[in-house]
Amino acid sequence: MARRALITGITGQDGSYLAEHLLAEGYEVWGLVRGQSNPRVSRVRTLLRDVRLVRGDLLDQGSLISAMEKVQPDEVYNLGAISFVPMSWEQAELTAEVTGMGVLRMLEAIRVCSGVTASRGASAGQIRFYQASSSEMFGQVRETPQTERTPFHPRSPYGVAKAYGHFLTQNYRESYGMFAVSGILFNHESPRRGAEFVTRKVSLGVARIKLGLADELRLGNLEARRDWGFAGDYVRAMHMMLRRDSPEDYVIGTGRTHSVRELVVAAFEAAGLPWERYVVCDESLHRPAEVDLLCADPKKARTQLGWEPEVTFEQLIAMMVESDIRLLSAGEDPHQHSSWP
Ligand code: NAP
Ligand code: G4F
Repeated sequence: MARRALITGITGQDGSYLAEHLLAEGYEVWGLVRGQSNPRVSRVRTLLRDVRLVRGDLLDQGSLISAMEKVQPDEVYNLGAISFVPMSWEQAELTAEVTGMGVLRMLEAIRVCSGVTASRGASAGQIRFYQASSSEMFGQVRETPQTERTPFHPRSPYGVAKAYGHFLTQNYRESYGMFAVSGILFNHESPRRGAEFVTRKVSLGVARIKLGLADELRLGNLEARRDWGFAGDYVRAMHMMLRRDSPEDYVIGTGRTHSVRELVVAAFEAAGLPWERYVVCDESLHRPAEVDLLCADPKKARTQLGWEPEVTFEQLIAMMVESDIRLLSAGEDPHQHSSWP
């Protein structure tokens, strides 16, 4: 029998790569989709024809229990979230509900459907749970590089909500013996990245300038540093964590850090354009509290999971710029659908 996986956040960047990876591994893959007429669902139906869909919402406990009962998964990947950091200041309560409380609702759905109680712990063959934790939890970092033991100091309502989900996942593991793990993933990108995130905003901006569709690119803080990797590499790590004998949390990143300025230079270079002529610094795009520096120490993942990223920062940025030049040349522009500047 094929193993069965349920993915929340199937319409997002990671959901699509993870579904492709698990299908290739022989899994039966189900995706949780929300809303009455969610336009992103048709994209999933086109891109991921073999994924089955089940309705549910991280805001609705009953719908998650029903989805769990219907799918009867072996593995659950909770990727659903409000994931754009600036939105978490504008809609802090919604972020807490979806990104934070959504984790509680998923864990409860698994606990209830598995008949696990305080006196009756989880059994062998139990449902395995992956939580999409984030390097945003490190926030104002206490040490560099960041490991599984680095303390958290989140700098946004999003980071705070992720820290809640992270500790709750750990708590359900310790309280009920559930196979529940968190991957603390650093920034990962791809041609499927949402247009509001900085790498994609830059690759789309460069493509637009290259094709004569724009003459400037407005950005916020160019000095912030991130550890950027390729999403396709990171979903492999999620799967590896659930195939271990014992549940543990892992930091996933490349161990290399670059500034937004270096990202800009690499992207304009990939298109053969001088970046200074086009980039405009816009104070209004700075955040109320910034995460200045993120850099992973992925040693535990390398030694215990055997995980290594395959795509370098330079390859990733070139891949995104080339993809967006092709996309815009074909008349498509994903930024048209984004409500963020
Ligand atoms: P993404 O592209 O923004 O996708 C977010 C997904 O969450 C979408 O499928 C969205 O579905 C879903 N969602 C939003 N509200 C929901 C709700 N109420 N109920 C159910 N689903 C809901 O995010 P991503 O980049 O793929 O990231 C996947 C996960 O990893 C997220 O939890 C993110 O916070 C976390 N993470 C990402 C990174 C990164 O660098 N990408 C790093 C660390 C952690 P709709 O289409 O219905 O809106
Ligand atoms: O691409 P970003 O919006 O990603 P951010 O805030 O690091 O969050 C992403 O990675 C997290 C993992 O660390 C995930 F948990 C989270 O869900 C998300 O996927 O911004 C990156 C940096 C920031 O320092 C920001 O201030 O880029 C800087 N930046 C400068 N100008 C900009 C812009 N960011 C955006 N989005 N837009 C700009 O114009």
